[in-house]
Amino acid sequence: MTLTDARLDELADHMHEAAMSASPVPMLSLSNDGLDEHTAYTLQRKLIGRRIEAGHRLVGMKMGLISKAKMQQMGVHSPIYGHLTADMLLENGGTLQKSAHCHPRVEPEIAFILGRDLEGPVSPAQALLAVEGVCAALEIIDSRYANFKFALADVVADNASSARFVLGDTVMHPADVELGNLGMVMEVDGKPVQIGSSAAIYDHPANSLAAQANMLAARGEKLHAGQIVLAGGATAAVALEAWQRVRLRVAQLGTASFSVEA
Ligand code: OOG
Ligand code: MG
Repeated sequence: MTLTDARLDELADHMHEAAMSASPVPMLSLSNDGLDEHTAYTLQRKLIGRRIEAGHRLVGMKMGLISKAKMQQMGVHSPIYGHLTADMLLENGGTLQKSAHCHPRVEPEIAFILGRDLEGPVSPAQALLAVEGVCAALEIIDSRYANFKFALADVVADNASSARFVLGDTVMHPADVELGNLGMVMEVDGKPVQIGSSAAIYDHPANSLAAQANMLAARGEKLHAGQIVLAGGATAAVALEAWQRVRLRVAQLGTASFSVEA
């Protein structure tokens, strides 16, 4: 059964409302047979349209489920993408309000900042040519589904669990860092909770950027100069609690951090 455009609009309103009110909902796939991956991206586009209508600019994209650790943690084994809007950006060192989210988690990432438009099909090496800078990033994800459980189409229809993200202040040109193997240590209250490497990000973060451009190209879309692309979590995500201080240290790229309040 295919889902009508009117039904997809209804579902987009429903998922938008779940995000805005921080109230988890049952998985859409339980009651919408026609929700396949392709349809879920159409729904995601409508969902992000709701944020843009509310005055929030599109600032970039994110890849997800590109490391073994993340795939295993979530039980979903194919890469996905989501959209990032300006209101999702949390300043480095800023404060996250836990009650504004359902059950937020944090994961260590690398972000790309594009100097030029990037349109697939591209190879990882070609994709890197469009990059002006790379930096450390923390992504705060928050599934709008009960118990943080979902199937592939569900998470796509929930904008890939996107909630907030923090960018580090050190921005390097990709040619000046060993992008394929940067040590990454994520600390909570000064103690390491996840230790990894950028090598876990799709074997190399450039693979993630190329995959993003290529997945968009399959829908006739592209990345734009100035956009940010989060390359995906290098390790499993960690649940956040009020009053924690989270910091990511990445070799050659400095730190990104935030605090959690109730
Ligand atoms: C889906 C989003 C995954 C990543 O970096 O792997 C993601 C989720 O785990 O809820 O952002
Ligand atoms: Mg992520």
